[in-house]
Amino acid sequence: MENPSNLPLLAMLGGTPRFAVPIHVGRPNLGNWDSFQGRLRGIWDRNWLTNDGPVVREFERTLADYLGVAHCVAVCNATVGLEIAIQSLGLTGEVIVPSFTFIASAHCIRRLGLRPIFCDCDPVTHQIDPQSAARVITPHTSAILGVHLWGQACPVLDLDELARSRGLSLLFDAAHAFGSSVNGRRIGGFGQAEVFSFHGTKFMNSFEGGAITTHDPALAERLRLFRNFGFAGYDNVVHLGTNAKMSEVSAAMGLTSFESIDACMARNRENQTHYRESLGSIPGIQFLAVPDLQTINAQYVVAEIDQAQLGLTRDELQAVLQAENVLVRRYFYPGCHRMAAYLAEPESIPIPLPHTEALCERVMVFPNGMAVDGTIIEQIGEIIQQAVRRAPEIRSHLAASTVSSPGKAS
Ligand code: T4K
Repeated sequence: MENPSNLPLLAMLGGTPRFAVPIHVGRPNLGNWDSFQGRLRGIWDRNWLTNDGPVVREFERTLADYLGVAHCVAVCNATVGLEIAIQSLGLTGEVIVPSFTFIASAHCIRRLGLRPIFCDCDPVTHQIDPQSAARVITPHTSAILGVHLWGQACPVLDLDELARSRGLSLLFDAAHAFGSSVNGRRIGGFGQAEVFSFHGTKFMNSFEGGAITTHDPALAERLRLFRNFGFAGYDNVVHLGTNAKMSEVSAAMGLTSFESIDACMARNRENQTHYRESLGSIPGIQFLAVPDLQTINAQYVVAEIDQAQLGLTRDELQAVLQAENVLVRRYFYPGCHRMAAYLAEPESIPIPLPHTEALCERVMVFPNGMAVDGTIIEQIGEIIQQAVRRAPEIRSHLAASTVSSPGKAS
């Protein structure tokens, strides 16, 4: 096949993939092995593996100090953390949540027998739109679950005002946002509670894990009971509860990961700058801006793809990059409200969600983290430049392969 430039032929058009191993969006930031190993030795020697052990307690103290919150309750993952936060707040009926988020933000409500009510997002910031949230409040609404998407703060003050004026609880899914701050205040202290994820792919990780933060001592106490089957001491179950405990080994990883967050944040920011330099001038690729007064962990490199300007759709570009082993993702396609689990529940979708649906067709998330560097990003830029030049061939190739194997990439 003809290749007019000096660049390698695109893998989709018969060339060799640019990268021999996959370049992932969320390769874990591992931190220092010796540090982790030292903690593992201590766990081994103490023979204390879980149930509110000393490493979990140290992890909780470390996070509470860093975030400037009174209480931090470590949990096994953010999804279960959100569930016990909802239960501990005594929420009922309907909880408003944006549809443009990871499905766990909705599932944590539905699994408790409550109804998630989806609202729309802001088309520029991608964050929950308080005006849309206000539109879906009913007499059954008990709370708003804001989501700090992409590690940026959602409109905390507007949501706080809305929740107060309508007598609603307010909590935040802060899964993406560890280390981010707004107006000099770290995310973690807003609303009645905030829930972080320390899943392996997150900015900071504990393999699997999460933490709930709050200033409210009574809520913290209930969260601890919910986390441990409702036990208030041996043989004394005073409360409903589940098993949401974090293990010692997860906390050891969390502390190790915490030690490297400054280095991770610096690398993420360098990479963000590199992406803007290498790809930002390509017409049709628009990177998400960092709002004024916010400092973010920069873990997610988020762009919107404009088909009219680029000459390729977001999904066509994804297919090109995947063939080169660049595993970009189209989070959070197709939007929670269009997932089969919720399509069958129209009560959850009281209003149209045009901004969410538009973003679901445009957003592309690029690889970032300690495993990514400037050389990789420049090559991603070259691949895209070449793809733009060869858009008609790519189109025909994809059209031919869709006929032989229909289906969409994930
Ligand atoms: N709320 C929000 C807004 C969230 O985004 C999430 C989770 C939650 C709540 C719930 O938090 P947790 O209950 O998980 O604590 C991933 C994560 O599984 C999920 O935690 C995360 N959000 C979501 C945004 O992304 P997938 O389906 O993209 O994961 P996966 O397995 O494809 O991994 C992503 C990339 O990282 C891959 O390209 C491969 C690479 N990878 C992954 C793992 C697990 C590695 O290189 N090593 C690894 O160990 O969902």
